[in-house]
Amino acid sequence: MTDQLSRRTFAKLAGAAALGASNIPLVAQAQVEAATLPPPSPRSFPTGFLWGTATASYQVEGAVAEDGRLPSIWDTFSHTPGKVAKNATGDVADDHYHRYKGDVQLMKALGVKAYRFSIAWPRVFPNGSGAPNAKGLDFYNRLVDELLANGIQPFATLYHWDLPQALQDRGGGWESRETAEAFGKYAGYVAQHLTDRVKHIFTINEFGAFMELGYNIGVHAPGLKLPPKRFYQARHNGVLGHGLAVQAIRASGKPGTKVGLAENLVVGVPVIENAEHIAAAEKATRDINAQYLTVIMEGKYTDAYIARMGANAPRVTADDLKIISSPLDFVGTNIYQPTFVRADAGPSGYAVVPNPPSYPHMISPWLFMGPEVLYWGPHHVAKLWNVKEIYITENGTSSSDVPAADGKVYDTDRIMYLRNYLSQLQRAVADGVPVKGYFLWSLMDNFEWADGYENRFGLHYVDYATQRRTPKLSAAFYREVIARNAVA
Ligand code: GBH
Repeated sequence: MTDQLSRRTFAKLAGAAALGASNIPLVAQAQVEAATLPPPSPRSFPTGFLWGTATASYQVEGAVAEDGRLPSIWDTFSHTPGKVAKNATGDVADDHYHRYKGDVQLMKALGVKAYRFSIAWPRVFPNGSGAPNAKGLDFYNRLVDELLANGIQPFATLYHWDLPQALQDRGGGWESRETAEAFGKYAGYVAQHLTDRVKHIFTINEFGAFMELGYNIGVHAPGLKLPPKRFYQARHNGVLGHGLAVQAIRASGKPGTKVGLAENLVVGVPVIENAEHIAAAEKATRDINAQYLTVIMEGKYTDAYIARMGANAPRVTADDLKIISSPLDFVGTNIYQPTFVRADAGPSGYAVVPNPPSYPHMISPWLFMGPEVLYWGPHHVAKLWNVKEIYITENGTSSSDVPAADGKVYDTDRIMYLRNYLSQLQRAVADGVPVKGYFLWSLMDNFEWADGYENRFGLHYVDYATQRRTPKLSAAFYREVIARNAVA
């Protein structure tokens, strides 16, 4: 509205100027000159900014035993009593496998230009390696065709945590180099068959989550608490798998295919925006992400990380490091919560400042509210590693999302969160940080890992008994953002 009004005002002024009216105040005349183009709102994003939403295979698809799919570590884990809230599983989830056409219409109604989904490895290679299952890949052929027919660009993630159980059984999953090699082959196969239509591929979603939670803390699949030496080896195999996948996609993908990853790096946010704390936050970001994003971008483990691993460090060859740091076309960042950092006199130059007990969070206890993380995240990535193409591959929030008497969900907390975070993202692009797109997590409520269905992150409310999807108030908000290409 404001934009239209001001445009009308400018048009009037411009018309008066063309007629040579002499009674226009000087200030207004300057405005007339600036108004040959519609004035961009100070809250707007660059033309062509890619607005999208995101989901992941095990969280939405269901159909876990269809068309040749075999179990993943998440099927095994969720079927182990006591691992997931209310012992929920992804057996049905959002039944997206059968309802994808309707779900694409939900996206179309939002006006999104892009959709980030993940491919279930155990659909494509049910045993992790060996013979591919063409019927499994066909689901993604259908999905991609449906997206393109509706003017939505597909962005595919190859690994969003559903490792084929067979690989876990054979060599301990990511503990084994065999898994990294199998991942490379799977990536090459997918690239060969989808990159005629899918132009952006993410290798791995969030090392920082599935490695730590799955192999170290044990609260995610495969539920292990490995001793340090084996855990560091698993981390190394993970980044190696990423590198092998990048190489395989380059070798088998059609020209023009772009490759990156989607990492939830720890983002150091300066406690105060001045030179010393900003420098400390940048250092912290490079240091704390040493085992994942830093080695991928720099081709070596930092001295500090090597020192931290000590005698438990894995054997690392120069060849491994070369593979791990295969050049990327873009970096995707999943960004939710801040890690506050201050300058410190100690050898590292920084200190992480824990959130005080009174620090506000969204309904998920880990989801501390800190909009400026969406400014500093991409800022650090661009500056530390000279990255020219960045995507926010996930951002969003959970909410209690209790339907009101009229059946609608008035999720004003989610809108509050998004409005504040997007304002900081807008600040980043206005400063010239090369963020090209934003994928809101998530299109619809879904299986939230160990939290089961208790935690809702969707723009659409899902009634799991009927599979009915209802847009929440935040869906209307996001539609408005996309239509204006500006913070609403
Ligand atoms: C993303 O992870 C995931 O990519 C996505 O699948 C998920 O649905 C979405 O976020 C929302 O959670 O409860 O203390 O064990 C974001 C990073 C890391 C956030 C693990 C939750 C669990 C902390 N996640 N963390 S705890």
